[in-house]
Amino acid sequence: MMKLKRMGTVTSLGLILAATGCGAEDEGEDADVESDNGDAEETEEDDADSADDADSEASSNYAEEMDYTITGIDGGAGIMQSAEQAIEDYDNLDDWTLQSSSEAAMITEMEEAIENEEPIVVTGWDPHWKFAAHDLKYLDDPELSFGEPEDIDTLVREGLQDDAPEAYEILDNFEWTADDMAEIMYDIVVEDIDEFEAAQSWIDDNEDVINSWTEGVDEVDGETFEIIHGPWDSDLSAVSMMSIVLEDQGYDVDLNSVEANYMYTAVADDDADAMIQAWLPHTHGAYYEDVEDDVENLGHNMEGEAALGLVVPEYMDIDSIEDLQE
Ligand code: PBE
Repeated sequence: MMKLKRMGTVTSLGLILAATGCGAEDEGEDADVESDNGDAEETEEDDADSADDADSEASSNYAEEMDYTITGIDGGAGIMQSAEQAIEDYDNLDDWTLQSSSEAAMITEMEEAIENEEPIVVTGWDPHWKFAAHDLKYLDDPELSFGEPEDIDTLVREGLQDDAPEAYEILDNFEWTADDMAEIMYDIVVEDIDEFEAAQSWIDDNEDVINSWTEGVDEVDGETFEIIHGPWDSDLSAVSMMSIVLEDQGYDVDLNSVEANYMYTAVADDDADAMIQAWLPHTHGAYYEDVEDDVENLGHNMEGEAALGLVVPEYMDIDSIEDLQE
C-alpha cells in the first residue's frame, strides 16, 4: 500500500508523535527522493516559501477543492458517528458531507492528495501508523464532537471465567501502550510484514510484558477460543498479538472480523468469547450501552491513549474544525 521507506526506529508513535509533529523531516527527505517533480522540491526553505504562497491563494478554495467532503471510513465505525456529530455541532460544516468507504480507501485518497499537495480532511485516530508515515495534524475540536482521549477495554462473554478460566485470566491481566500497538501496526502496514510475524516479533521483544499476563496461568489442551474484532489496522495488530499469546497457552484461536456493532452483539450473544478493542467511553459508547448488562468488562487494556478527530496534512493552512469554510 505504501511506497515509503523505513523511517528509523519506531519509538514515539501515537499521540506524542502527532502532538509534536515528529517524523516531518523524515517524510520530507523521502518525498525528495521519491518525487518525480524535482523542481518543486529544491530546499526545505524554498518548499516552505512556495507552500506559504500557495496557501494564501489556495486556502480560501480548500472547501471547494475538497468538494465540501470529509473522507471517512466504514459506516459502522464509531468515528463516523462522531464526524456526523461534528457536522451538526459546527455551523460552518452545514453544507459538508461525510463520505464513507473503508480505512484502506481513505488512506489511498489521503496519500494521493499528499502526493499532489492537495487539501484533504479525513477521519483520523490514534493509535495509528499514519502519523509515523506522514506529516499530519489533528484539527482542534472545541465542541468535543470527537470526545476526549479515551481507553480501550477488554470485553468477554458472560460465563467465560467458568468455561475458560485460563484465557479469562490472561485477558484480565492484558495491558499495553499505544506505542506497543503502533509498533505492530507500522510493521504490518508500512513494512508490509505478515500480521502474525509482526506480532511475534513484538512478543519476542516484550517477554516481560507477556509474562506479566501469563505468569501462573495453566496451559490448556487445544480448546477453541474466538476473538471478534473490527475491520481496522488497529484491531488487526491487537488481535494478531493476543491470538499468538493464547495459542502459546494451548488454545486454538479463531479471529473474526465484523462491523463495529456486531462485535458487541457477538460477545453479548455468546457468539464470540471476547473482544479486545472496545473504544470507550466515547467511540463505541452507543454500541456498548446496548449490551452493557450482557457482557463482562475486564477493564482497560490501554489507558487514555486512544483518540479521534479530523486530520489534515500539515501543509494545510488551518488549525481548527472551525477553519473549514462554510
Ligand atoms: N476506529 C479504530 C474505530 C475504533 C478503532 C477509530 C476506526 C471506530 O471508529 O469505531
